[in-house]
Amino acid sequence: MRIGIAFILGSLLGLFLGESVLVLEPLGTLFIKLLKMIVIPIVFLTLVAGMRSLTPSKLGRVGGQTVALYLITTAVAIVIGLITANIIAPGIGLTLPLEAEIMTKEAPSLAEVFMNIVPDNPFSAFAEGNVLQTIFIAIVFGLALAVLQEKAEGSVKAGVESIFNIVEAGAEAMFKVVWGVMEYGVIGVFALMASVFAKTGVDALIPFAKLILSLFLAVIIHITITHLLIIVKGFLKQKPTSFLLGIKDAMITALSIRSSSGTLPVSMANAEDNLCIDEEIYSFTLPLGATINMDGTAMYQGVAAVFAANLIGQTLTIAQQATIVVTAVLASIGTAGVPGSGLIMLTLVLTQLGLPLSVVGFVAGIDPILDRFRTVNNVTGDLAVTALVAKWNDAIDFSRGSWKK
Ligand code: DAS
Repeated sequence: MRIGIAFILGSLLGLFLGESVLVLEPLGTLFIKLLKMIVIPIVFLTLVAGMRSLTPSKLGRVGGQTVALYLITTAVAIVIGLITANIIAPGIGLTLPLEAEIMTKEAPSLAEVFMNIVPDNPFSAFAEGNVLQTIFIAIVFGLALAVLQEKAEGSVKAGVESIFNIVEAGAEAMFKVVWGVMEYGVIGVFALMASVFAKTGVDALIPFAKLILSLFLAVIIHITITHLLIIVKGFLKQKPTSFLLGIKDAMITALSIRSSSGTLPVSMANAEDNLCIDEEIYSFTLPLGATINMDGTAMYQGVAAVFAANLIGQTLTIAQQATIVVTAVLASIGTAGVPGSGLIMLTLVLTQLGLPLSVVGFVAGIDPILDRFRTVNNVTGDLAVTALVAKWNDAIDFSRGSWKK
């Protein structure tokens, strides 16, 4: 909440004192540099650590169905976010003097986007800050460790345990660093907003309002079409209102606490008591969903990337928008369901696209609002896919619970 207050106070200071507040600008730049610093370590460590909970042999049919549906719905969410943002065009009309690092480079073709996922050299991917390649390395390496964790014996098994322990400790340490950066973010956002409003005046409010509107509309569209009409009505042959009634506690909790992981106990209770889903299904799909399935968070990457490009007067090519889909789908696998994780993911996506990271500082102040929409979407997606997987495995009872309302 303090970062929201910093957003407001910084904006007011910039509005009333004008260019004299530009002396604060370095404090904002420092925040951006700190965000840039954590991108590669947080991506690699959280993704590899996340693979520890996977048991490749148990993934089986239910696991395959669940992961496939999670990735497909996440990709659909990003496309809906991109379409909505391209229509509403948040950020147009407010051209901020922002450095666009790689945007000036020739945008890659669609084929290059996919070829560029595989690094020539893992260490150069880290050194160059190539997010997509770092995500690829982390997933491949993490999966290999998960297979060894299950199959290996003796010193190799012990070695794998040690690596996972080190990586987990490293991820925890990086979350402490992120906490510190976000604590400093109160000062950083204050300075950034003061500078923005000093330069652009009250006009800067409109793009932020359009950003909130774009995400809100995209969330409503995705929940209505993808979750309610396609999954609940189309595949489950049930009334969407019954589903919504069944998961309202989880949605309200997500809106309030901004954490998918924190909402997990409520999601599980709703799955058990209202959606009448067998525990053997939801006890696997919901914890997995809280970690790897983040429709709202991934969607936000598309919306905010369009916002960032508009702020510097650029238009994202189809290949760049495809990069967002690939990066956000893969990055959502390793992003934890905690408050503000979508903002950290945005740092990754903007880095990958070479868009100005200062945008992260600009939107950080309104993130407490945006995060609530994202988290509700994440949780709704977890429960919709869980109900569909349960139906496909005859593990849901439509004759009772909220299905009868
Ligand atoms: N708050 C995150 C979650 O718990 C979502 C986000 O930050 O995008 O799912």
